[in-house]
Amino acid sequence: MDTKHLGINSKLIHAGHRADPTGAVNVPIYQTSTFAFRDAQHGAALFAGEEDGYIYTRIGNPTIRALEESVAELENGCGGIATSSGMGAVSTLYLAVLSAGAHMVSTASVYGPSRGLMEKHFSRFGVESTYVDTSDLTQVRGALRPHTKLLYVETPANPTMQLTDIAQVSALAHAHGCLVAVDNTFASPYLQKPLDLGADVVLHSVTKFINGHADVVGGILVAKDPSVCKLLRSVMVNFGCNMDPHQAFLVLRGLRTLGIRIERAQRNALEIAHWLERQPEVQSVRYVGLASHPQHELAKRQMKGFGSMISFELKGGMEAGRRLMNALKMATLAVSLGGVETLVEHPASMTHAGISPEGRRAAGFSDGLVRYSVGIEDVEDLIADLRQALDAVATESREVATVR
Ligand code: LCS
Repeated sequence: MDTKHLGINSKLIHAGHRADPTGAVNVPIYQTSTFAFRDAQHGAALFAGEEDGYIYTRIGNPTIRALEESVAELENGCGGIATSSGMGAVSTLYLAVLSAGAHMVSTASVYGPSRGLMEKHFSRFGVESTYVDTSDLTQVRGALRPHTKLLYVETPANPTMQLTDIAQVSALAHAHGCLVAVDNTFASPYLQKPLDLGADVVLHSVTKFINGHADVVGGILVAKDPSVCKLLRSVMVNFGCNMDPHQAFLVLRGLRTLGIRIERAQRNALEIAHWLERQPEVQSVRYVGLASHPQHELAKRQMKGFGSMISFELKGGMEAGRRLMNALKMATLAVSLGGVETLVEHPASMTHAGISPEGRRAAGFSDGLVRYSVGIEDVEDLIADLRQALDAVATESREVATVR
């Protein structure tokens, strides 16, 4: 069935779905490392690329391909490359685009390891990088050098919730001759389509919204141009960070409900963000759906909805934030995000601990920032949980003050 013209929720169910020879309604888990050739000529034709088919699971597998084709169609790209993790996708991108002597410009508050990988490891091979607030076009322009080969943007960024205008930075980077890649993990293809806005490559940690059930780690890359797709696939295959068929099956299952999960989670998030803004203990709330978010207008233009990631800070700073995380009962204290369950974490000591305190401050977030990934529970229960935790923080703070 041609699914190109379908709405996004129909695409989530049908895109990339090929009829299985057995008639199986769901794409089966082809749990095999290798595939038999009909004869020697068939094997040779597959290796020569003269015939489409499967050789070896690191190179390709029907379950993995179904996921790749599905996400590629959702992102309006020419092909997908599934990887063992989101970091596998980031590594594949860096390895494919950057050689010794090259330079990358990226979002200062990009996911910690995406920056750590570059600063601690790619730097050993003579690749340089500069981190700026990519929401500010002047800063991006100022960071570009003659040997800049990649502009790597995360929007919304983890955990600052800063947005980058994809169309604007893509035009600037392309005029400079460099490739633009967007980490679309926080938005998912349901809310944002970077390739349509001008980017060349989009990537996801499918561990998050795309799978959505906190039971798989995985990643995917989608490129607009077939030659970029081919390059990324060649690096992934030779680097060996392929996805596993069982992983792909679970992610495909999660993908089917992406729309209804996101719609519900973002409804909860908007209500919680408004509620948090009204609480006297709360210093600031960062949620792209709030009119108080500095790029709320860009969010309305660039995204189809506001998502379900909130960051906030309490007036009591780091100590109050730590107490709150310990007092929450329904929200689970754990890293990761984008699942059906609400998770809370502390970026400065957890996901972004690898970035120096100065780097974190320059990226725009304090040590007191708490990140809250809103799930699909009943919003009244989530708010009650936050209220009891804020009360517990107040009681504990009073007790500590009395003892002193
Ligand atoms: N990109 C973004 C925006 C992420 O948030 C993460 C993981 C990755 C890439 C890497 O994906 P992974 O290899 O873990 O599948 N973010 C995490 C986080 O904020 N908490 O735990 C993991």
